[in-house]
Amino acid sequence: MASKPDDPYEHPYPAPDLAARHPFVALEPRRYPEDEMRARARAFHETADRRRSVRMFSPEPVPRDLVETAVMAASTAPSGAHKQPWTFVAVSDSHLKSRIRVAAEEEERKNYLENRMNAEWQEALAPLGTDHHKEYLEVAPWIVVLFEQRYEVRPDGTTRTNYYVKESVGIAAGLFVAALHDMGLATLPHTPSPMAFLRTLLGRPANERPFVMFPVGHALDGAQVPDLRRKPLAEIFVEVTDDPVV
Ligand code: IYR
Repeated sequence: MASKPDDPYEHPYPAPDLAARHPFVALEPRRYPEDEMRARARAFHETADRRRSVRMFSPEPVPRDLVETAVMAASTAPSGAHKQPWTFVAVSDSHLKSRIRVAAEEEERKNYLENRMNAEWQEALAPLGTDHHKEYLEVAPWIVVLFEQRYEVRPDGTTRTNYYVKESVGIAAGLFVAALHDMGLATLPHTPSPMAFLRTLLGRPANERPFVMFPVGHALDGAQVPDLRRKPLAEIFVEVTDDPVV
């Protein structure tokens, strides 16, 4: 049992022998008064709640440094064993974007027109009105393909396992979407399925697998989005108090 309320740990982290073997630094957390915490939380939610997936992009160019900064923000994601098992591959070249569009549409044609997506799936997508046309892949100034690194390849060619790759890359994807939105850019997490063609088309190594791709740009003036509702808190949040097993 811990002795004092201000020292609640019997097993402090890092233990002295750990700190002797691996470097540690002091965390410098920002603390805010509770009302400021509430105000910041609300402001963040309001910003996040204005984000929408966009399917009509403007061809207006977006400077590469903005995309790079969003990638740096995404790469702050926590990852299994801090392996950072992701590569963000950015494409602005028109020829390459057009090859990606053609290959994506080829797969999607099978999904939508040859029923590779079953009736239930197509019904679920009906309100979104998606189809096999992926014109935005050519119009948006950037396509960023997020690859997961299934394993690590070291400079000497040896390999090491990566851990919780999907979880890690999923969190990085969320941060990327949030960073773009926060600077006023639009995106769409797009998963042309199957998307193995992206590895060949973009010349990526065998340890990388496409996870999700993002057309990135400004929304086209007058763009429309489905009139969707987000689930209220009561539908998505539960606090468990009593032990439900006893
Ligand atoms: N990959 C297809 C289909 C698709 C699937 C889901 I689930 C979506 O939320 C949206 C689309 C496409 O991009 O059209």
